[in-house]
Amino acid sequence: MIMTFRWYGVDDPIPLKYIRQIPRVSGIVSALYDVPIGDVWPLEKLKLLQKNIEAAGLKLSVIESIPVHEDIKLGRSNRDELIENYCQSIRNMGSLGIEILCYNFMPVFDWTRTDLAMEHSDGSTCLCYNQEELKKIDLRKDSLELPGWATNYTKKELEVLLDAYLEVDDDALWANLEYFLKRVIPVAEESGVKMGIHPDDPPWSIFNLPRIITDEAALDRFIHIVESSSNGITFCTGSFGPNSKMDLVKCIRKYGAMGRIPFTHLRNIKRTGEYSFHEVEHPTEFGDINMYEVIKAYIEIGFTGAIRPDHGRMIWDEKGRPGYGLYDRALGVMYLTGLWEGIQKTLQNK
Ligand code: DNO
Repeated sequence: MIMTFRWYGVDDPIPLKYIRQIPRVSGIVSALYDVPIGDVWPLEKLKLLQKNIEAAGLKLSVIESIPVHEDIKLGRSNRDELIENYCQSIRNMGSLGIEILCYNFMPVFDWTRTDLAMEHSDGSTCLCYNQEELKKIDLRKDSLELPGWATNYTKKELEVLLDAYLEVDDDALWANLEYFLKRVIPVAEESGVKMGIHPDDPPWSIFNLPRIITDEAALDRFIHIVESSSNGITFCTGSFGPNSKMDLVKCIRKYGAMGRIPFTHLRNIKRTGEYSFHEVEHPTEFGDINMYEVIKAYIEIGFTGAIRPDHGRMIWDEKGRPGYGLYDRALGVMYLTGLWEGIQKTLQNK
């Protein structure tokens, strides 16, 4: 496995030098943040990003994400041109030897939370999702700051987009995903890039928008759309975790053994209702994800992909990007690598 850490480029308050000092981290997960959605990612800019990361003694292992333009998700008539741009971005990353691409197919919103700083009893804060709070938000009236947005829309733009999605139900979104995959996956394959779709977070419909990458049945459907090792999953424990019906460990074993998990996000959550949860520290005992069994599954399937500790709490008075501080994610790395070494050695000595 390759232990990685997400870095938001030169604007990230966490310098690469600090990341390099976290034991065991060798890979960086990053992106270009100044390319308009839908445009080709220029080779020169990618090269520069890679060069900066290599100068710090690290490797650019994963691109997370090249955002998929809403017109592709909506199946609009200009999608072919946008898909061709997407293909060119994949070719560019492939030509630099960057092998993993994480992306998502969530309409309008990326990951969504209702509180970015819920306080725990120890004074640390975490990200929280409460369905009752979400229901109170009227997107057409209230102004809304959500952390996961790749774009901040004006009220008018958002309204136009929400209206457009009234015509797109789950089936239509599946059809648009299929159209996209059938065109990009062959290019990814040729370019030596493994794509991993990120699950919908939370894994259910929000604001009446369709959301489809939510459970095992969806993943079964997804992986057979194009039978290729480039058509994979970014297996995010924290995104699937709120769905109590999903057996995460079984899924890791199933899709991992098929070679369809190039990348995994490891994070723990605590369910607080059928459709509510908050994030917790990485170890098993604090949440509903059995991290021991998750790591054991990855070791037993011979996982060689990239792992990144996902969202951390804010601790030790750190200020920064919610979910993406240095300290708790670094603790996450230490816990996960400790588990990995312990389980691996136990299995070897059996
Ligand atoms: C949240 C992340 C997501 C992820 C995208 C991938 O912290 O896991 O924003 O980067 O959904 O496209």
